[in-house]
Amino acid sequence: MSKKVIIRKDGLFYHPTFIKKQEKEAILEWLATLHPIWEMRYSENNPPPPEDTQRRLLRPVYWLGNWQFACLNYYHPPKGIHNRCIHAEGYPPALKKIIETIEGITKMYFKRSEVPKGWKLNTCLINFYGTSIDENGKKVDTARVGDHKDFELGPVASVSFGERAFFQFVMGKKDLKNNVLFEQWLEDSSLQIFAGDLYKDRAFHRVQRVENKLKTIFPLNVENFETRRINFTFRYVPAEHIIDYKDLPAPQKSDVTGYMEKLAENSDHFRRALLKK
Ligand SMILES: O=C(O)CCC(=O)C(=O)O
Repeated sequence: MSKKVIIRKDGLFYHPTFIKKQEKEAILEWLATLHPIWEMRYSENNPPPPEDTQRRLLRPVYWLGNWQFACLNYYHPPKGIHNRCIHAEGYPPALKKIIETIEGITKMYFKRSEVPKGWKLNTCLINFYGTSIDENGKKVDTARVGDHKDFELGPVASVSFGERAFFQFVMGKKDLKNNVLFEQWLEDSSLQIFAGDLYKDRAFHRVQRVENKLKTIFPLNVENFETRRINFTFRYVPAEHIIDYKDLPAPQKSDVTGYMEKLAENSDHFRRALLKK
């Protein structure tokens, strides 16, 4: 199933071999220059609700376009829009052309009603999946993502590299039997786009597991972590939701200063952002 192109009129597109070998090589070369960071889910000014606890995200991340720090809790409409997305680095040449092609495919295959006015893939979350290594050298596989929705407006596009991931769309958050709307393995170099009332608005999606067959680890600057899958999810965030770090209100600013400083160790963009008055 997952080796075939899938086009579903109700809001799903999948191409198993979308990224060409040379494109992949260029993207991986650029990725090796990044320094992804570990984020905590909550912060001093956004503490965990009673049903949750403070925790580290299961994987290191890097954002392009704008950085949606997990503790700032971007976009749970109609709340959570302001003071949550911070200008980040733009797309590298290796990604620009690919994004234009994905935007074109989306406009061709998806209903007009599913693509909001002004929609463009101006934001990207890069997720690194693999195995954490703790201070005693113990390895823990954290290559999964629980049920969630992406609340950004319009279609979301996802490009995968490395080991295959078992991806599901499910109806309802509880782990009921038969709640799986659609499932498939996301292949190395594949593209998945989803949108609309069913796949995006009503269904949750999750990564149940990532295979460990190839036994290859991407050579990346991620401390205490072995990456065997990389996923890019491209999304749309309206320009008016994105602000400079310097314009954050004081509590949010203090919650993310440590992350900004960590990013600034390896990025001119974040160094400049910290200096802006
Ligand atoms: O890794 C994937 O395939 C999915 C990632 C995802 O669900 C997300 O970033 O919101």
